[in-house]
Amino acid sequence: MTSIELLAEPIERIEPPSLEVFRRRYLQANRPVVLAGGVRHWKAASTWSMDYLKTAIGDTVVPVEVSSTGRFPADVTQLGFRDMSVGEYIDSAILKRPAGERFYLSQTSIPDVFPRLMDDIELPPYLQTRRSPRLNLWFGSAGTQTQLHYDDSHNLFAQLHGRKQFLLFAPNDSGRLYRYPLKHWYAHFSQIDTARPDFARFPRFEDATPIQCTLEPGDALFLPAFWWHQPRCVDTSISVSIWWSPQWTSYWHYRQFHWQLGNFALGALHHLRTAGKAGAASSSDGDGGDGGG
Ligand SMILES: O=C(O)CCC(=O)C(=O)O
Repeated sequence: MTSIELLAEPIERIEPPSLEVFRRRYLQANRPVVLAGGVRHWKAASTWSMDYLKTAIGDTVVPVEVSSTGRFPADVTQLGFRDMSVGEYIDSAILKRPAGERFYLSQTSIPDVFPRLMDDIELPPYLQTRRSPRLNLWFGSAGTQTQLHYDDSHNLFAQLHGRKQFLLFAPNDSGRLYRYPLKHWYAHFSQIDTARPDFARFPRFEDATPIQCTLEPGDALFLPAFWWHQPRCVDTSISVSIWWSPQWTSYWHYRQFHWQLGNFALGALHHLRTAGKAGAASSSDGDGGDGGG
């Protein structure tokens, strides 16, 4: 454990509550909670293993993330991917762990890429959405870590094989977490290496308040939208994230949403400017589009 993980208070852990209690105490209050054994009854919780996945989806070829450190994304300006079959991933990246390169089968849509696995999953009753939730598979070896970031969806994160540790910070810690600048592709990621924080560069981080939990197989974590999170595989770990959008109206309560709108507006402006410049360049070349006739 890193020193920040040792300092972090534990996240509340409860038996799966009634829908009414979940809604009032956690969903509407934007409060994270561990649902102990919340997905223990899924077929996935008792069957998913290296052998099972090899048999069920071993031939499916997917883009797998690559990093030299085991932290992902490796370089927030550019994602590195390599195509491999799940069978090859298990043999060469999970079981052997080659030196110098680490791989992560991350954020891969289960209905689109692994429809065969849908039979092993049950949607929990807690999801309050008319649109279909988005289900992604996360499958990595011990030590694999996704860097500190937030998402704009609620998440019910189901742990199915091995353990996963989560470090969380509340949305109101955003000013202490030094996100990448707006307009940056990874503006929802923090620049801080939480294992070795550089307090000279990021002094406000000292006042941030981490909380943490370790999910056992069969547990689920409710992670409300815009909470910062940094998951790390404690063992070889297989998980499913279930993302669904908060109600439109509740977005206005999130400061990060305002940042995102700003980010989107800046992106659109940048696009218009570069498109304008490209248009001017091509018309001065006399090479312009469909103007002939
Ligand atoms: O498990 C991981 O590595 C990342 C999961 C995550 O960030 C998410 O589900 O939003």
